[in-house]
Amino acid sequence: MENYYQKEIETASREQISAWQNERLVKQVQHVWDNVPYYRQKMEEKGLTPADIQSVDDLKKLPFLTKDDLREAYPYGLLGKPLSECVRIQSTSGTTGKRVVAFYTQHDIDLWEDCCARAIVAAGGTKEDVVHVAYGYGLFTGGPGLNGGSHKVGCLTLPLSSGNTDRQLQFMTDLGSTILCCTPSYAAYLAESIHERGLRDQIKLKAGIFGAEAWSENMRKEIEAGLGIKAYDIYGLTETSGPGVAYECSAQTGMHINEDHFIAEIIDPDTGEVLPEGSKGELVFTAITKQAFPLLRYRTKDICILTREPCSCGRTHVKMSKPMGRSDDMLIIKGVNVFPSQIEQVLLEQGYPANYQIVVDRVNHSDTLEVMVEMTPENFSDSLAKVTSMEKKLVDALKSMLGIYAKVRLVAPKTITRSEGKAVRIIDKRKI
Ligand code: DLL
Repeated sequence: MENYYQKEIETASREQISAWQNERLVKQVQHVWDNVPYYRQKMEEKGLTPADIQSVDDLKKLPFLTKDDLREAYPYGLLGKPLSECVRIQSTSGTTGKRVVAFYTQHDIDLWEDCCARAIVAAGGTKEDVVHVAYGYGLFTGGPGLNGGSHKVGCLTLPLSSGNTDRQLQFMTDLGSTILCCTPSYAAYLAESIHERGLRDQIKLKAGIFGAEAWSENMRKEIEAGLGIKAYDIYGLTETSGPGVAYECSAQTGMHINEDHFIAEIIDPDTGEVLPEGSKGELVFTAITKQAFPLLRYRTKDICILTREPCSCGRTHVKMSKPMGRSDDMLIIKGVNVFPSQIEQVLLEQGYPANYQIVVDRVNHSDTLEVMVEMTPENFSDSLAKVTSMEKKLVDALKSMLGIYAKVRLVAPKTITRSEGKAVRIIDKRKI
């Protein structure tokens, strides 16, 4: 018997979902037109007014928003409510150093937490559960989102945040965590640590809710076997609130998108043309209920497929496949979004040339990031002490830009192979 958090919404008829979407879209476009001059101008440039948008069929007339728009409008340019009505921000890295800052009213937080609660209940959660949240807290949306969802379901919530594996395992065994929420790579690492310490008999986990980075069906099997649980996928991005935009049910064949809050489209990433259901392309979201950060037609850069085939769980909302890649060069390292342009910016600021290579790998289920960069003829040195100190300075500057540790390896000028075509800057050795 399937569990639902908001059954009437989650199993509404397609006609009902369309009616909600049409009505909310019209209202949202008016809200944005009235309150977000940045987007209003984009509409005006296309000769549009709110009267042109009468239903979801008209959505394709509206202009797209991209991370570049967020950068240009940073920090308040896309705000749909006065700051005095906002109660929270969350943030993530953006392109070339500017962060994405998303704003929330209390109403927005409430809806976001409902979405996360749906994910927890779909994974079998009830108020009897102990939800162990090992996503990062703070600016990252993972911890706060699942924390709020868990409260709504009435579960005992353990706000562990990420890292400190000893402490994670102590709480997990002493307090009997039943649902684990973290990145899939951390789940795999925890499974290994539990195995190494012979704790398997002492854990009570039954399910896990894992997302924020790509993971394969093989990894799912590995985690499920390692922890003795059922592992569910969850998807979202800071710009659309955070986790809970879409979540898996017992069928584990794609994630249901919360269509009462988001309209999803698949477009050709090169032409912007809307593609028919079942096509592979870039996922675009229109938020129809969020007030403070009401993004219309936001290009996620995630490549996936949508399907409305009936689902055995009874939910009627459209399902998205696992993201199959990105149409930009963003890397997700330890759950943190990293753009090569951010690394390049740090190197240039520190007086290095743009001759570098970024090597990403996965060791013991944890991502590693190494930046190999050439010294200039001017700062070249073969003194180990000097090179170590130069490397440390770069490590610190990269940490402050990216928020994660990157190993730095300085090499002699002209060591990194020059490419005749597009420079090969990224070597991603992870086999996901
Ligand atoms: O990663 C929100 C989140 C937190 C989702 C916890 C799930 C669980 P951002 O840091 O803004 O937000 O990164 C968003 O992460 O565009 C995808 O490329 C990727 N991503 C998120 N969930 C998944 C997933 C959070 N389940 C970016 N599978 C998105 C693959 C995912 N990629």
